[in-house]
Order: sequence, then C-alpha cells, then structure tokens
Amino acid sequence: MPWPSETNNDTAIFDLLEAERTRQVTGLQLIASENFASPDVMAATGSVLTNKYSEGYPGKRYYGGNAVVDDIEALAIERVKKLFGADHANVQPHSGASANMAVYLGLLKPGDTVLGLSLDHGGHLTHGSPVNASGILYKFHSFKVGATDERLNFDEIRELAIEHKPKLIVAGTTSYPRRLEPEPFKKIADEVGAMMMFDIAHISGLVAGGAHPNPVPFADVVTFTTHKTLRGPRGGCILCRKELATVIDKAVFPGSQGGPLEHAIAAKAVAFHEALQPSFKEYAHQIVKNAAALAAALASHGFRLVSGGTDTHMMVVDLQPFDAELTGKEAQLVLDTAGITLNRNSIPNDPRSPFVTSGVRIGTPSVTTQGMREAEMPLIAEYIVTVLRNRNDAAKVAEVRAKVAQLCAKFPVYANLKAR
Ligand code: DSN
Repeated sequence: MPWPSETNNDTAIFDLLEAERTRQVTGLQLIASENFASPDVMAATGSVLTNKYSEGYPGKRYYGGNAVVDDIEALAIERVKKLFGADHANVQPHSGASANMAVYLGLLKPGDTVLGLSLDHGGHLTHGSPVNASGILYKFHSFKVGATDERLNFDEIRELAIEHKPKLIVAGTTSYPRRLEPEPFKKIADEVGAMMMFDIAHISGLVAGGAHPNPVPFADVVTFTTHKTLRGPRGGCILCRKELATVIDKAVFPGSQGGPLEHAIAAKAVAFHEALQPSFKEYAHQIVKNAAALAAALASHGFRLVSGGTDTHMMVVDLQPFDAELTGKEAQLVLDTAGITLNRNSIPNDPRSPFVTSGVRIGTPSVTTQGMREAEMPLIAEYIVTVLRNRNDAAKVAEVRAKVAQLCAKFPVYANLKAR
C-alpha cells in the first residue's frame, strides 16, 4: 500500500520549505558556520539511501542489502583520506559534536584530564563546557585567549599542560578568527605525553583548499563537520593515525551511534569530490580574502575586531566602540529584519551574558559561494552600519532590506531549485 494520497499536498511543510529557500537566497547569509551546499550534495542527501539500515562498516554489516552502501561509504572514506592526507577516516559521525564525543569515548576514561579552549573565548561546547557531556564526564581544564592580543598564548597552554598533565589536548575553535598552527600544540602534547585532537569543524574547507595549515600530519585525531567551509551536508567526520583506527571506529559504532546516515555519507562523498577539484582551492582562498575585506570595511566604520582582524573565514566584532548601548542580541535581531543573517557572539571577557553579548560573529563562506568578492564587502559593511545606526527607523531598515535583495539577485544561488 503506497503512501497516503491525502498527504500529496503537504503544503504546510513544502510551503515552509519554499519560504526558507526564498529567505536564504534573498538575504545575506553571514553565519560563519553555514554555507550553500551544491545541488548534487542536496540530491544525495534526499536520496533513496534514507531508507537503508547499515550498522557496521563496509564489508562488515549487520544487515543485508548493503553492497551498494558499502561502495558509497568506501568511496567517501577514500576521498576524504585523499583530501586531507589521512591514514584512516570514519565518515559516520552524525555531527561534529558526535565526532568529538566518540573520540573522547575511544581515547579517554571518564574522569580523565583534558585541556581545551574555553567556550566563552572561542572554544566549543564539546571542549569541556560544564553543561555538556564532555565537561560532565571528563575533567577539562580550559585555556583562554590573551587579555590584550586576544590570541592563544602557547606559554599559558604549556604551563597548564605541565600543571594538569592532560591525557588529551584539544585544539580547535568555533569563534577564533586567527590561524591555528598545529605545531605548537603538538610540541606541548609531546612534552607532557598527551594525545592531541584537532577540531577543524570551522576551517575544514580552508584546510582542504590550502588556505589554512593542515593539522593531520601532527594530530593523533582530527574531527570536523562537513557543512561549514567544506560546503557539504550536515554531518561529522573523524580522521586518525592508523594505530587508532580500530579504537575510533569502535567508539563511533557501536560505542556512541547506531545506524549510520548513509544518505548523508553519500552527500559527504559528493562534497569531498567537489573539494578535491582545483576550483575549490580558489574558493577557499577567496573566502579568506572576502573576510579580510569585510573586516577592514567594518573597522573603518568604527567597529573593533577581536584580535585586531582575521586570517580565516570569520571575524568577531566588538560592537561597543561603535555604539556602547548596542548589544549583540539587538544587532542580530534588527539585521535579520533587513535580511542580513548573523549571530550574536560573546567577545573575550564580555561584560554581558552569552544570551545578550557585546559582539557578533560574521563569516564569508556563503556569500563567497554566491560569487561575491572583495568589491561587494564594503557594500555589505555599509548595509550593516546603516541598519544598526537606524535600528529604530523601520523605513530605513526596510530600505536596506530591499537593497540586500537586489544585491543577492545579482549573485543567484539555487537559481532553478525548487523545494520539490
Ligand atoms: N554551531 C556551530 C557554530 O556556529 O560555530 C558550532 O557547533
């Protein structure tokens, strides 16, 4: 018996999907962790693989009918290993958080000591936040960015490592705008006999495209998400040294996940293939150039950039010098009304709560996918400034909304794509 014919017109959901498509393509998407996946990535995500169970790994499944799935997952593994020069890859993590928790499960025992960057200084929930399982199950000690330069201080990290003797050092960030060299982390890890995990969730596309140093030769384990700068489907991935392959695979399945999402794995394989093309290098470098141009334009309008600027895809903007009354929360809300989407973000040592904040985080992966370049960045900065200066003037905000739509129309993404 087929699906109920009465639901063929599920307009409630499909109208909403169309509304979301319209929102995405008519506004400026400046959330640093988002991107526009290709139509091929989205076709694989919405494919027949959504129907299949395949617990296990290629050649070792607990269900029948997995010959094709095996080929797909093997291809995803082969491609991602080539992309990052890794010994071993596990492409099954459902997300970056799942990838990180699986690594902890594989490498640590509950109560083991770990060192990671504090969430409020640019780390991630899974780097030991007390409200996250990582901070509940393991004994995390946090390092912070320097009070004046707002950059990682490897002398401080080394001192903490010597003091606490962690079993694992977690490198990686979610709102740190600077290059993260892997060598200093490796040196400290070696000195104190710790393992090293590098979470490149944000920068995996930059690493793949050669616009950021690759930590794979230095780290025991590298985790990342596939949907940010890498421009794939929502999901996670783990790379590791071959000696850790079995322990990592067991920690993902059966350790922390059940059936893998093979539709997402097929889409990851598509994204890895796209990232292996020469044009992806150009894309990755253009993201960084665009971020630098946007940061410079914002600075010229009186905003303060945390750490003084950016060398990645993102910037964290301190709103206080621009307008002491303006909070990150208010900025996010009013900019959304103007079709400019970004997120409020704590600045280091923020006097306001994480729900309010004194900053915003801005990223250029999505607008770069649309084809925008340095020339468009001052315009984006100008729109942001106009909205924030006139935040109580609905007509002015609406004027900018119209200009944003006009700009986006010149850089069409998903031109012919419909919700279905
Ligand atoms: N939510 C992601 C980000 O925006 O950085 C991190 O998990």
